[in-house]
Amino acid sequence: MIEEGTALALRVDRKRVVVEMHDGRIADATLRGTFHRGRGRQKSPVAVGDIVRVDQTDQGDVVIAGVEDRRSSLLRPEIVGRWRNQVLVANADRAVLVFAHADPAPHSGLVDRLLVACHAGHVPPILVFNKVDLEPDENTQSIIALYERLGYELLKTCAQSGTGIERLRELLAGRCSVFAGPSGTGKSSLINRVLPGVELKTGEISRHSGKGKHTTTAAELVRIPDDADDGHVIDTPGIKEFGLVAIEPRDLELNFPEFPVPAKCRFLDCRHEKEPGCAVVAAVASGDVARTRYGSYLTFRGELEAASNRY
Ligand SMILES: Nc1nc2c(ncn2[C@@H]2O[C@H](COP(=O)(O)OP(=O)(O)O)[C@@H](O)[C@H]2O)c(=O)[nH]1
Ligand SMILES: [Mg+2]
Ligand SMILES: [Zn+2]
Repeated sequence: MIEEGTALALRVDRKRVVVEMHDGRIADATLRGTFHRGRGRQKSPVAVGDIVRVDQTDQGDVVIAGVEDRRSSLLRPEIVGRWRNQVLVANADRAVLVFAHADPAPHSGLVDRLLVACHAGHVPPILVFNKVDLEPDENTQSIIALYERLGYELLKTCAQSGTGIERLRELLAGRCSVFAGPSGTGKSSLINRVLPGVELKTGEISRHSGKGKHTTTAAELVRIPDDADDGHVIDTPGIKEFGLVAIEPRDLELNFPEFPVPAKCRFLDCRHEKEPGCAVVAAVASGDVARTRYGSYLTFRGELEAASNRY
């Protein structure tokens, strides 16, 4: 429920925000200049899913004066300059990370990146493997088996035949779920299928590149029709990743739940690279930690360290 004097941000452009007012009216809102200049340097003024404080001018224009505290936030994939608009999606209760059996096949590094961003952003993830009508190759099968083993909630769907759709609908009710994942995996198709009456744009896979077209151009919040509990869904464009910028390099390991950390290694400040007595390296050697997961850890750690040196 939206309280009087506030509104829900449905869609954010550079200077303009489409909001739902407390009375259900949809309005184009602008940012109050002082808010934009004063606080905009430190964090994104407004993200999809934000509850914003609004004033109305005598002409009926809606002006955003501030943003309420966020329960969760997922960051933009690339940050150019330290204080660029950082938050992409605010207040999501759950992330639905959509991959596909094929067209496009999943990359484990990307699965890990999205999972880490969700853990760090306090948004519990579920994994969806869509396009189960297509045959997964061996690598895809082992990726699916890995995340099942790790205990992630994993759902198999087909947006066309309806496999798994009922379960997905149950999972979405009464909360705010953000759909993310590579372009072309079927995020918009799934949302259209789950939410009758919603017609998000979907794209055919480009026959030349095999890559999905970027048909969803901006994150967009849609209400679940007839959901008494106020559920909604945020579709995101074919972004490949959320940013990992808010994670301290030394805290990265905590986002890999199966790693034997903290404090299992000989050295407290172990980076799990070449240190003697490293419990993580031992777990990789024994097969308790998958090599792809360890590889992702090293990649992300390098990126986070490079980023923290830059600023
Ligand atoms: N074979 C198959 N194709 C699908 C399925 N779901 C979506 N697609 C197709 O995949 C393409 C990309 O879908 P879209 O929803 O736009 O993906 P998005 O970029 O993740 O939003 C479209 O051509 C869809 O028709 C599915 O379950 N099976
Ligand atoms: Mg889409
Ligand atoms: Zn270690």
